Amino acid sequence: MTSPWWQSAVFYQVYPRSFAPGSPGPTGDLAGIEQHLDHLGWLGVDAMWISPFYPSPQADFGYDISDFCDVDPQFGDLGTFDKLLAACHARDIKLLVDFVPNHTSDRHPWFQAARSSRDDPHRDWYIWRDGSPDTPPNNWVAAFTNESAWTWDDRTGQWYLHQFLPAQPDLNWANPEVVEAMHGVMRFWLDRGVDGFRIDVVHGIGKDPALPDDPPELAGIPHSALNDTPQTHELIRGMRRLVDAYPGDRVILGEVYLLSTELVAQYYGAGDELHLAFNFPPLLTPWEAPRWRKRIASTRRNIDDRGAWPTWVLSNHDNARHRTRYGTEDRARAAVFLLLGLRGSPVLYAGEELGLEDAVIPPERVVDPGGRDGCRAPIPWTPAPDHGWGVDDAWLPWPPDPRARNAETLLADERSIAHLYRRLLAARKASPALQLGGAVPIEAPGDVIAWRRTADPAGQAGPDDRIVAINMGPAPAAVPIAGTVLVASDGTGEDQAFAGTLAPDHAVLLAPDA
Ligand code: TEU
Repeated sequence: MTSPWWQSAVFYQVYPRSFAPGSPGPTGDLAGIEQHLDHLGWLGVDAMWISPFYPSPQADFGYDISDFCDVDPQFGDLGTFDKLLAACHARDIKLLVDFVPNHTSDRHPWFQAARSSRDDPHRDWYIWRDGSPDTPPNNWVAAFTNESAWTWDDRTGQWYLHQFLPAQPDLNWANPEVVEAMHGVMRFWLDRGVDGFRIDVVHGIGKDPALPDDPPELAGIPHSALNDTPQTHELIRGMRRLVDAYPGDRVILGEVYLLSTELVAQYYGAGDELHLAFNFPPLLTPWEAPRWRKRIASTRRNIDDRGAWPTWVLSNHDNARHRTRYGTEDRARAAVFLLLGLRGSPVLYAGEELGLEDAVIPPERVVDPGGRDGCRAPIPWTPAPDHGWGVDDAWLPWPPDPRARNAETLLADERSIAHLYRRLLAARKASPALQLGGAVPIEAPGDVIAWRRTADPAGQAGPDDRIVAINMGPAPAAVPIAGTVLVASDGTGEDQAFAGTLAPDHAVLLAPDA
């Protein structure tokens, strides 16, 4: 049985505003992405997903969309998009766009119509409730503001629901007209040829019609991290049927921001919901072997064992980069062995291959209402003062040390983290065991996690297996594994027999001795 492309693929997330400008300027755009596809080719990734580039007032940097079927002029136009898509396909890189079904911008014509009058045909496209202006309908808290998820609309005298900013009203997916319109959006991009969607907060779209209070002990946690209702699963099945009706194994990769792998797993359904789901508990796990051992076991138990395919992600545009969270380049280098060595589809975040740290954002340059500017700093491409952007200052400050830590400088240095990513990606591509095989834990000292990737999906050992070992502890550790080092996190000892000891915060990939 052949497996779909997205199981063996390595995904790469591009945040378009911060990736590269097509012509000199402080913000990136679609033409800039196309100009830098060589970088993705050099690295060896298989697929890219792009954060929103649609028309938007940018209250949430593109996640507040006023037209789902166009390109914001600051990023290009539909012609630029088509060119980018063709250029990706010419290089055998799949392209996923970000589908944001939970909410629109308050400037979207649908919401403008909805809020114009209680009788407007679009009124019921959003979620409105009666009440008095001083008591919201329930205790749900919005993300970013940590205030009520309800805003009172003076003109029409009702509350509307928004799990994010007041400028991001939630759509009412209980209304079949909304389902039809949003399916139309999916068809629009699928017909243009995209290979699938990353779906924003997909667990948020269905609502319990009773809109019950969140439990008091969870009050204060944004409702967007708690919303988990049966209605959503039916809606996702609808999206899945739509996508599966297209040829070419199009994929839906859902963002399920529920901080329990057990709950995330539910969104794969019985093979009839998401093809892939982000699983954030590992992203939020500190650099400690016992904690990671538990996360890996829980992913296996909840996701692999139900016949679903996991994903692994350590950084994205919403969280401090893992280089920053883990604190050292040694750890960032060893962490690549988690991403590319565990069983499942890795999702990289542009710039992690350069070992970028979050930018330090002085108070006067803060722009994101969610405090996420640091991880969205622009990518430094060259050592020059403009770092390849044609302007000395981009929309956010550069990440630390851009004169040394930029793509041109690191690609010229074979010992750099960028080359480590490339070598490990190549080793993965050359190994069916790493791409699609089974995974069996190996007993190792407390601070070490080690596992065997078996060419046999059921986990039977064989000659084409691979072994990964990572020492997350502060002391050198003896590891009971034997074989040839294919890739080492510090580049030493490659192509030689493993010496038996792993330095602190170091990792190796081995071809085991027969
Ligand atoms: O994120 C959803 C989400 O739940 C996170 O924003 C989370 O609440 C936050 O990172 C906690 O710090 C998605 C997008 O990835 C994000 O960029 C958007 O702002 C959000 O949805 C709204 O569309």
